[in-house]
Amino acid sequence: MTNVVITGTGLYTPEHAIDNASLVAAFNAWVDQENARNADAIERGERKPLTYSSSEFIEKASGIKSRYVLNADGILDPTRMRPKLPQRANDEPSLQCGMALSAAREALDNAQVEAGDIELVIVACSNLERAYPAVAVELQQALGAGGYGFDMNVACSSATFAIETAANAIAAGSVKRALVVNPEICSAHLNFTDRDSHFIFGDACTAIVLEHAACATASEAYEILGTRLATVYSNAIRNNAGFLNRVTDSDPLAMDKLFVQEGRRVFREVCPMVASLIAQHLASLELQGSDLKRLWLHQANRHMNDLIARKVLGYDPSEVQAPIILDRYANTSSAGSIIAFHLHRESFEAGDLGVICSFGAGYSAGSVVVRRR
Ligand code: CO8
Repeated sequence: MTNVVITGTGLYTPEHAIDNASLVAAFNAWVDQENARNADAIERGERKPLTYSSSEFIEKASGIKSRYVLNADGILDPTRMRPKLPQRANDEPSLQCGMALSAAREALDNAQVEAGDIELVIVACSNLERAYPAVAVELQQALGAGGYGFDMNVACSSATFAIETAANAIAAGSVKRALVVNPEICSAHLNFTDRDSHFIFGDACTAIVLEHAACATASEAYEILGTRLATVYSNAIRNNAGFLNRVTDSDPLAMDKLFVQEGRRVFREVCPMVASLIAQHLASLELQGSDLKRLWLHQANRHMNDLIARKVLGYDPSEVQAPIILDRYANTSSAGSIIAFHLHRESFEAGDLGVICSFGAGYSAGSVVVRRR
């Protein structure tokens, strides 16, 4: 028991959606264009022709049907194959701050908390749009929050790691109220010309308000019974983009400066890690899988979630017991499990128990056990 409660969540969903059929049509048009450009080398056997992607494969392998993105036109343009986002001037709100403001305001409204009462702002996500000043400090000012803010990155596990960080600050008495925000612009770091991964990600932003239980007034509150985090180093999900690219004379536009993964290996290695993390966490709280009413899992792959949920709960869960949002949102990195928690708290009553769990690059995994107050 931490004496910390989650009292509000918020979600920003971009207005553009791309379904599998449109994404695959753009990819296949790009393949035709590349194969025509390299026709001579292909003819001489020096180069293999690129092969088409397929909507059937994407849905069957991942469960993803569609994704939301900040910009669809650039991604669907076979001569571009990446989003086109306007550069913002230094005196304009940054893109991530804009997404964060929208999600944060909804979370604050739900929590019935004034922005001025927030004393800690954590922006936690996979990709930050600049090195400094921290997006969290910009958001703090834009909201009119007090205290302090900082950015952190634990890839897909950023939200649960930030929840633990915020809960610890509240439990230690450093602050009474904290705001965690996850502005994920995954489309900017996705290689839309890579057949193996072009369909995986979408954009979204989530926000969570955490308070000391004694301060919380919202009608709907979730006590954090405990948090548990784990990391194991792996290169199976990697992105080499970084500030040293300029000075190492490597190509800053090379494909390794985007998301790269060995999907099958990730699947094989991460599922047991996550299932055992949740089981150990529950055992430490003298709980077991059968005590849980809901699992709000990270949303990367439908089959991964089915496997993990079965291991944790001991039976095949329904969509109510382990909600899936990746069919519409795809993998939104750290926002995924929080979107599931935000959209699927229906029929959750006082005393009901659930787990918010994220996992991803690092490897990293985080478990947050909550009980409706
Ligand atoms: N269309 C048609 N066929 C395809 C396609 C395609 N698009 N892609 C691959 N195939 C073919 C392959 O060529 C292969 O053919 P063959 O059998 O003849 O060799 C066959 O389909 C099977 O390929 P795979 O083995 O690659 O397919 P899988 O069944 O493993 O499915 C997945 C691929 C869906 C990627 C799956 O492996 C998966 O989801 N794995 C887990 C991934 C995961 O959870 N990753 C977490 C990463 S997220 C994270 O940590 C956050 C990072 C930060 C975010 C940054 C934002 C960009």
